[in-house]
Amino acid sequence: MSAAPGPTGPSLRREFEALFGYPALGCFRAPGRVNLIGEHTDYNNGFVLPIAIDRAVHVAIGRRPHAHDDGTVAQPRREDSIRIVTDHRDESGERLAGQFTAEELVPGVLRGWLSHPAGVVDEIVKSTGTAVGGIDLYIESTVPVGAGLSSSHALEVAVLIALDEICGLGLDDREKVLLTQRAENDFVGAPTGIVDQAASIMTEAGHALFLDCRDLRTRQIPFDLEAEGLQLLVLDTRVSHSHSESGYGDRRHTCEEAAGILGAESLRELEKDDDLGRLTGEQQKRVRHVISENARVRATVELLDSGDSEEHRIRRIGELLLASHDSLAHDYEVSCIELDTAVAAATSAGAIGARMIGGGFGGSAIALVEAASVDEVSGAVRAAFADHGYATPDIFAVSAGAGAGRID
Ligand code: GAF
Repeated sequence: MSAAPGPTGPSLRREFEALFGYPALGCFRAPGRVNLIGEHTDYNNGFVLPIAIDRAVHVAIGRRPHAHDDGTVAQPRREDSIRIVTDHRDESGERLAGQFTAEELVPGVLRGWLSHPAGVVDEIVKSTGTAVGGIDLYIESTVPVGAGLSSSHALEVAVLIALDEICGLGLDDREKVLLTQRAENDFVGAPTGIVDQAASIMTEAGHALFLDCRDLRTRQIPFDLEAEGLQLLVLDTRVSHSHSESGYGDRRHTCEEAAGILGAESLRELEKDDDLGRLTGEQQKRVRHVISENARVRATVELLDSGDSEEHRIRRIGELLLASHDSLAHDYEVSCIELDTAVAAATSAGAIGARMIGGGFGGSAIALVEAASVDEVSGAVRAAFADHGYATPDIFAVSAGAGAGRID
């Protein structure tokens, strides 16, 4: 249940050199995230409150030496390929690996995990005009794939920050967030928002990131549960999810349609007493979720900021988490039976609050628990899953870790 130990700079460098036969130029790390509250609000220009977690994608990067016929070494050429090797292995024990050249980057052709780094390279070429070629990357990840902890966004961010530095792009945080979002939307084909990239790039250790997705304004909110005798558990249902599938895109489309009918630029502009009568029943439910979820994010931030007694604040935050789950399950309809089971079992066993996180249809829930109740809550979730015949959930504690950066 403890933090997943990650690789170190020296271990990444060793592996890089063993694989590619020359030394790496640097090592970088980009964390996954847990969104405390504010789900499906980002693409509606609303509010989110994520933390970066201590599970991350690590990258060692190098420029491949390119030998002239006379034996002298030149800079790699732009048409030279980008090669990527990972520590993940397929069923036959082969490492997952791939390569592409910048010229080969056509959306829809590269699929699966490789489409994420490829999308980043494509966007770098398009938006900065920088030639990217002759690069090697070695990748090790401790973010579980498909668990709703943003493993693919962390991969994009890790590759981007490594290329940013090695190619001297000089992108600021805001540009990095928007570039990885375009890579995801236009190249990978998943119509996602910005919360995951922002959490990975903009979060400071020991803080939650209060982000206004309309203008990317941020505020770092001190967030230290351990100091208050609490733990945040991730309850990974092991039900895999994907944002390229229709459920996520349908929700986004319905929200945009509803905003258009109401004459609003986005659902962010709406307040709870807006007249929703012109919308269909389904549109009304989606809008109700977005409006109420934005209010819950603001209420959570106010509680974290307030001088209220600890017990009162924590109990109220727990209620907000449960209300968020209820709204995602019934109004937004993105939960699933395993997520509902995890939330119900955790709450019955004494969790202060719990809710599904991320896009939904699988992935993880979180539970806010007193440190003394961790075993009881975890045991209750495992027992409920066993009773229903679901896969054994993966349960572990997370705390507010550092955002992305160079580690060596
Ligand atoms: C996924 C998406 F990638 C995010 O942009 C966000 O919309 C989230 O689902 C739901 O809040 O993680």
